[in-house]
Amino acid sequence: MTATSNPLRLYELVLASGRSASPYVWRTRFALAQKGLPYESVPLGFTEIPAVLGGRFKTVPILEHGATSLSESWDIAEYLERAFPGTPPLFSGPGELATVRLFDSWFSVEVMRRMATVYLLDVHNAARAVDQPYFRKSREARPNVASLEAFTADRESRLPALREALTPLRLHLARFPFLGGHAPNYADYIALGAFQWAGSVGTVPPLAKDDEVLRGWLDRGFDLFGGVGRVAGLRPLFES
Ligand SMILES: N[C@@H](CCC(=O)N[C@@H](CS)C(=O)NCC(=O)O)C(=O)O
Repeated sequence: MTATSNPLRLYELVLASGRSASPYVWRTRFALAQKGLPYESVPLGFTEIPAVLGGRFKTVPILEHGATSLSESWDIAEYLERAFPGTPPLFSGPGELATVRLFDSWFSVEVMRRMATVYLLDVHNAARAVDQPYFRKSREARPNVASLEAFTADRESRLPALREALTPLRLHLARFPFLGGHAPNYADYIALGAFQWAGSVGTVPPLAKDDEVLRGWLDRGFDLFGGVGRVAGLRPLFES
């Protein structure tokens, strides 16, 4: 089966700026780019997700391929491996897949959770006006979020811990150009996706001016596959 015989459609999260913001969608974008698979992008605001595909899915990314539709970025990555065996593999085998899943767990807990404490209100403010009441209500229903404002209050004091949490990446990237080693792998896409998210919404840069190791890696990463990460309007990721 080829992409052209059965077109691929990627449902993405769109902000008021028109940018695709979801870190999970960005993983899929990079995966599709690595595989050289063209796709049609379907931008959705937060409140539009339940209105498509019979309301079967609560989150994006959603991938549609002929009669198949699925959500969950990991399920999509594994689906792409199965459905397009002739394309460059995302994982050399089950061992690499398991190790990247471990990276994902670590990165989600140590880095993405910290990013959320810095950027949750920015996500709200960057969302389409029609989506903002839903975003606020759904996030403020979470036990640890009294209000978006309280959750992100004093956020700049959390930047040192966020930057410190990225130390394992810097240590690794002092040896290799990519998290995947000499070539990028899905771990790179996970982390690059998080920085696309921060750069889509962030009104405070996540990284220090002198973070040259991460600067070099982000440049290499956003340049991949003909510059898939070089989308206009990304906010600064480094303090000036
Ligand atoms: N575990 C999911 C997480 C996806 C996710 O959380 N997507 C967010 C955007 S970043 C979403 O669609 N949220 C919809 C909502 O909050 O209603 C995955 O890996 O795909």
